[in-house]
Amino acid sequence: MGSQSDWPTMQRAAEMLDKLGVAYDARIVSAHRTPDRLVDFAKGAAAEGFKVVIAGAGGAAHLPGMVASMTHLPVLGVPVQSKALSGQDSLLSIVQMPAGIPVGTLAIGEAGAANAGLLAASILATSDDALAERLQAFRAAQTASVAERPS
Ligand code: RP5
Repeated sequence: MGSQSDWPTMQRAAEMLDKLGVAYDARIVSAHRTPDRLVDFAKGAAAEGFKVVIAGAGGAAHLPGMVASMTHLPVLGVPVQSKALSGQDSLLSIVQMPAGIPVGTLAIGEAGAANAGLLAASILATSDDALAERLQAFRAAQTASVAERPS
């Protein structure tokens, strides 16, 4: 994520990965304030053993696109809800990648972060049968938890 201030949002992704038993590392990497850290992380991510990157940032949210430009790993972008423009700035900064460097962009805020965790797990589950089973169990439990009528 781009800042400590993104963590309350990005924790939703971490919680989902915890729930599904997916190992991860949560780091602060700012495209603006720590550009050298960004380059080191993005260029080294595949060699470090990462399989998917979830990049959350807000405002002029360059982080996901910049990471994607320096790795072949799939990058999922989470637009963090900004104070000034409610995350519409973040969304448009992340989603409108020119052809050639994709960022899979999720919804603004906590729903997007939770879904980024789920989507990362889905990607990893294509080569991990046990994870695929845990994902299916998660879906089944979610379906079972929805009441037919409001209480
Ligand atoms: C972005 O600027 C971060 O991703 C964060 O969403 C936003 C504001 O950062 P702080 O000023 O709260 O550190 O780079």
